[in-house]
Formats: sequence, structure tokens, C-alpha cells
Amino acid sequence: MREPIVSPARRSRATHLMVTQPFKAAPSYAFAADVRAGLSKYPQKELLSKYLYDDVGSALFEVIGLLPEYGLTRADERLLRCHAAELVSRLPGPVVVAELGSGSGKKTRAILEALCRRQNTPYFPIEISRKALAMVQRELGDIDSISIVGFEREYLDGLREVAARRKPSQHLLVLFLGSTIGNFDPPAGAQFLRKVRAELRPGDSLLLGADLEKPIPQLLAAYDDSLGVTAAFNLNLLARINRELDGDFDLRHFRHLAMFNAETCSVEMHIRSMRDQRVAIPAANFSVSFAEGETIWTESCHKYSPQELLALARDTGFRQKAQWIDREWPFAESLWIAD
Ligand code: AVJ
Repeated sequence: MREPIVSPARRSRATHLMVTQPFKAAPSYAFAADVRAGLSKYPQKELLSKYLYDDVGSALFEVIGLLPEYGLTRADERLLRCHAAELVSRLPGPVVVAELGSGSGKKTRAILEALCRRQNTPYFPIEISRKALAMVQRELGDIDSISIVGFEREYLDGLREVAARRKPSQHLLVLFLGSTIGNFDPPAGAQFLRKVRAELRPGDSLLLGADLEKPIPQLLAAYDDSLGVTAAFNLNLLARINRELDGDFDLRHFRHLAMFNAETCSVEMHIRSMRDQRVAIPAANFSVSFAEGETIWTESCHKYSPQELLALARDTGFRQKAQWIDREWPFAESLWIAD
């Protein structure tokens, strides 16, 4: 394993940036294999939603969080701000925090500040985007009594490492915010949470942010905003294939599509081919044909109900201790304790 990278000490505070890099080289090999497999699927071509978040995609998602149509991120932040003190008062100390998919880290500030008022707090953001990890340090590095070590890893790999590092006396608080859980279909989401639970000890906690059911027009607007930022976020997946795998997608002949799947209660994002066309992806040793109107499925965002979340806790080895719901934009923050 490579040594962690330590940035020059820019601050007088006792905080420092450490990013633990992945030890497997050539991540684009996995990207090429997944692109090839996904675009070979029949009848529905697909690309995995985790690939939306390269540096460009992560930056576009930060903008999506500012759009009037997309209330999700603001609801998440509001709930965390309003209930951070109560949340922290419910946790046995001392606490170590691991966050799965921190993004910029902005919304985590309230929880970390509340915890740091009580104790020195080790904070381990786990992220596949290196830029996002650097942003976390800029965003949160000024909090007193925090120490931040970023892990450039897949969620479960990162969590395993964090769990192995904490001391026997330390409780682990896992943050899984922003409704990333919604990107799994419900059975896969339950499976993922069981794997999270398997890394925890009884008494550890999980704070889960999940977007809730709401009227369909509101949901569709949130995933097809008038400015076209979500469209750019989605189409960036093809642009990324062009950049990293030397593909020749012509983005003018593809279009963003958001639709509601009532059967699964989820918003689906697709990319539609506007004509019959063939695309070469040399670095994946592959080329692929599209019929006019055919789509690539790129993401599903399942919308939960509060009862469904309660059942999910039970199904995955947790007990629900508290749940806070935003009134303006139905969204739930659920605090679960590992049984
Ligand atoms: C980051 C997964 C919560 O599902 O709403 C935003 C991603 N996709 N707009 C979501 C997303 C399109 C977002 N999550």
C-alpha cells in the first residue's frame, strides 16, 4: 500500500489533510469493463450511476443542489442543522465518524461541530472522487478538534479500513446522507446496508438520509431542471467515456430523459439516442449500435416512505432510534443503532 499523502501544513490549527489513495492501479480498466458490459445488455443498455461522479460530474452535482427544482440537498442540510445537537446527545461517546460519499462535506458541518463541542472527533470521509476529498478539507478543516483523513475508496472497502482503525472504546457513527441509498433498488439497498452492518459492532450507529415519496410533477422537475444542469450531469457520462476511453459519442445526438417508474416508485434517468447510430470506444475494445429512440439507463432514484425505512432498519440488523422529516421537501433523516 502507498503511504498516505500529507499536504503542506497551511493552517496553524492541528488539522491536516491526509488522503489515503486506492492501492489498485488503473481504475479505467474497471470503467472500460463496466461500460462494455453495460452497453452490451439487451434489451436495456445501462451505465452504472457511480460513474456519473468524476470531477466534472461531482461539480455539476454541487450545482444541482442549488437549483430551485431540486430541494433534496437543502432538505438534508436543514434537517442536519436543526437536529444536530439532539442527534449528538443520543450518541454514546466517544464517537468516530465515517461518511460514505461525503461530496463536498458542506452538510456534514453541523454534525461535526456539535460532536466537536463534546470531544476530539476523527472524521473519515470515504469518496471515489479525489477532488471531493480535497473540497472536504477546505470546507471542514477549520473546525476545532477535528482530524480529517480521507479515503479514496469504494464505500465498503473504506468502511472496513475505518472500522479496523478505531479503538475498542470508540463508537462508530456512519453517515450515509443525501439519499444515495435511493440509487440502489430496494432489495439491493437492503443487501448493501447488511454489508454496512457487518462492519459494525452492536451499539454503533448509522444516520441514513433518504428522499421520500412526493408528487410526480415535482419529482420530474427535480430531475429535469429548466436550466439543463441535470441533463449535463447525465450526458457527462458519455463525455467521460469520450475523455477516458477515447469514445466518439456525438453528444448532439443524445438527449437526457427523466421518467417516473410507478412500479418501483423511482425516478429513472436515461440517455436517449435521437437517431440510428454507431459509436466506437477503442479503449474498451468495443463498438455499439443505437436505434433511434433507444435509451441507456443511467440512474434510478427510489423514493422511500417512512414505514418502508422503519422496516428496512429491522431487515438489516438495526433498530430505529429517531427519525426527522422535513416539512418543506419530504426527506427523512433516520438514526439507527446496530443491534
Ligand atoms: C446524489 C443520488 C442523491 O438521486 O437525487 C441528482 C443524484 N441524479 N440528480 C439523486 C442525482 C440526478 C442524487 N443523489
